[in-house]
Amino acid sequence: MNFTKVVETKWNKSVADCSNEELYIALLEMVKDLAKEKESNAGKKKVYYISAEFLIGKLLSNNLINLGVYDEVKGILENAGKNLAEIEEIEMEPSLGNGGLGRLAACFLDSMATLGLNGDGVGLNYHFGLFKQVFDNNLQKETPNPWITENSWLNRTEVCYPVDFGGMRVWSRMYDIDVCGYNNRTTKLHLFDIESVSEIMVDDTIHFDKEDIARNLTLFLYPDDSDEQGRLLRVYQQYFMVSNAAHLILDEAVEKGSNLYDLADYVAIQINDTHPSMVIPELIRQLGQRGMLMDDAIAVVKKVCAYTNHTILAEALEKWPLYFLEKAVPQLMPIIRELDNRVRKDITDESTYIIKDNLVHMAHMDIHYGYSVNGVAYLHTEILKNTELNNFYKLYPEKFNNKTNGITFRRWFMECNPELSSYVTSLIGEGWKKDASELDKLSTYLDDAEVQSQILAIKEGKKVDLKNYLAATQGLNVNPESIFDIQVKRLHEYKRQQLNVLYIIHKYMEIKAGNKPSKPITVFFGAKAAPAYIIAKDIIHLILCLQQIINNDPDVSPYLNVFMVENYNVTLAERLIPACDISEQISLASKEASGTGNMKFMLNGAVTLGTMDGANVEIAELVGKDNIYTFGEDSQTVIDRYERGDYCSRAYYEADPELKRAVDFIVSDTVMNVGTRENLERLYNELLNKDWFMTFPDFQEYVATREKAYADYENREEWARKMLVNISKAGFFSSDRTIEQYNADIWKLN
Ligand code: 26Q
Repeated sequence: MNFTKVVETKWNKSVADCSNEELYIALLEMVKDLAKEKESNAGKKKVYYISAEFLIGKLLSNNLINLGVYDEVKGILENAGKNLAEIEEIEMEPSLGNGGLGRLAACFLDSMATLGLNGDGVGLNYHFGLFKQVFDNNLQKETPNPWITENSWLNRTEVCYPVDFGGMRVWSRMYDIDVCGYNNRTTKLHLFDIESVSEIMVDDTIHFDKEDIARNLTLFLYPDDSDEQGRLLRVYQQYFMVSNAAHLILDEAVEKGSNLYDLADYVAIQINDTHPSMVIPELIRQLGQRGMLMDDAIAVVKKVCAYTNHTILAEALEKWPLYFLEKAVPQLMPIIRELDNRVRKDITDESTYIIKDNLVHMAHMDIHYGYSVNGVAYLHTEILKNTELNNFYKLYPEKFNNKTNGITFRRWFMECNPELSSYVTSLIGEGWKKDASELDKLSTYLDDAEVQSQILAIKEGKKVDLKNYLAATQGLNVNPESIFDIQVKRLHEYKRQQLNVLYIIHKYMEIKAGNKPSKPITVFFGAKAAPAYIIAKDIIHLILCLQQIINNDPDVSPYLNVFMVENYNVTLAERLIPACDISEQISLASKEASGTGNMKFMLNGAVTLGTMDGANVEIAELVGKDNIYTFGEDSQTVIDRYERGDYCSRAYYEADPELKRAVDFIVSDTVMNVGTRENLERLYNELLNKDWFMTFPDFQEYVATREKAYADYENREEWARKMLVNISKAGFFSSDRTIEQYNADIWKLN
């Protein structure tokens, strides 16, 4: 297919005469046609990756790269005086995810398509996705984020199903997005919508009538769950998702010749966290409708469903009140009670029961009635087995397995950092694109002065790119000659943005006292806080206040700057990550299941400053202690502290004058003058009286380790060597490797 021809046929004029909009539409159509050519449903067995989130990011460049036409299209556009980057700006980013779990699902689809595995994604078509973040008066405000324009990647299908709720029936429709593999086949992301959806219920806020399920069901991702109606709406969304998924899965299997008793020969279902867990009773229900007895249906489901756990935070494990489910999905209740009764009959350990205290424990249902339970990094899986899910591990040791997360190198290396990825290719050849472990071939260049200076120059270029981008899009004034120290991820206390903040305050005071760093430092944050997560929003408020104070202080701003980018999303991540020198991965040990940003930064030549948590443990193992900066209490120490329940933050505060000085600054006149007393005092009190995620014990070691990293940065050859080691060891974190392991151990597709 020739892009020039496509444009001429579509618009009856030359590329040069088309507007960017017209070119965008032509590209969209061309890519859709190319993707269609690569469609295939090869193979008897198919995996359905069901997920409430798919954080796919913009698709134009990604699809052009994976279809192998990127350079050609870019060249044609350039010859006609057009710019692909400008055309890309027209595409809206779908915000169909919160963070890591949703982005992981997107990387997995890319890898399945690239490996030619028979696998589709199934999720929901949220019209406004996750909220868009705007800053107003140093506070986060939430507005809707519409992304479905007349010309989008969605393809309307004729697949429609009835979905019954207590006292109400709605109709669904399936929309498909093509997922192009790299030089391979295309697979599909199926997004279900309600036919009766009503976008006009939404004004310029994220508030709407939560009772009107038939019109609001697919408007937002995780609408505010701080009240009961919001949580109930979440149950409706989840059931709608899995009921459609089950219908589609059974239809497709029957179509391929399954008699349903042999469903496991045709289907594997991966349950992405507990959000799709109702697929278990729903499949049993639909198998019953198709004539199967309960015993047989349960036996079938037990061979088909596999569960991935993404968290050990007890408060994030979903437990739904019985009366919610009675109201929303009464047809499932007899089945869920039967599943619970069977557990009660066979098993004495009451802690594993599905229904307890009138709550339905979704993860318990997954573990009893699924055939596989996996964690997402080595340490995480060990903690699940030995601590959090130990009672289940004792019952079913054979079900537990680890699948360390990964990222797609197409988006997170080739697309976001063509300069570095093509330089790597010039050194070691193309092989790494299909087998990421070949990045290890870079090891022969670690001490090569020419290679060192080249990758330093590429990093500098990406820092200038970021500076220009943030100047143009957010009006920020960044110094590209400074060290770029970046923490981007959802705002959560366990991720400890507040620890980073304490360092910044400390450094500010040191500079005020005359202790100036030899190299200027720029700290970047990017983070959305859940609308009802008060303390998280207070932390954002403090960061924005510090940004205002520090960047406007002539004594300090030549040495230290702070920027919180607005509305952090996939598009911004693709700009920030390649420009990063130091990657902040500072969660409280034992709390971050894996992290995947840590992998993206490493691949792009940043050095990690982190705790021994999640996949940081595996990064440290791979790169060795000279090429990562680790600090903080280890996971077992933390777990023991929680067990004892004797942590007292105030004792640390009283004992450490530097820590005290930093904490007190939060409620100083300097901050109060630009901030809001209520938010700042609440955060101050939270840290002093609770500090549930134990920032104070790690403070001094964090400061010292960060200073060490900054000092080491000065030796440019040594630093370039560290960068090279990180890039060369990043191959393990390709999601191609992860998906191959899922297939080998769990899905077993033919
Ligand atoms: C649950 C109940 C009610 C409302 C919301 C939720 C909810 C929503 C989103 C619970 C969890 C999530 C998202 C979790 C998530 O993103 N987890 C991350 O998954 C990544 C991929 O495995 C890991 O790398 C991260 O460590 C983990 O935090």
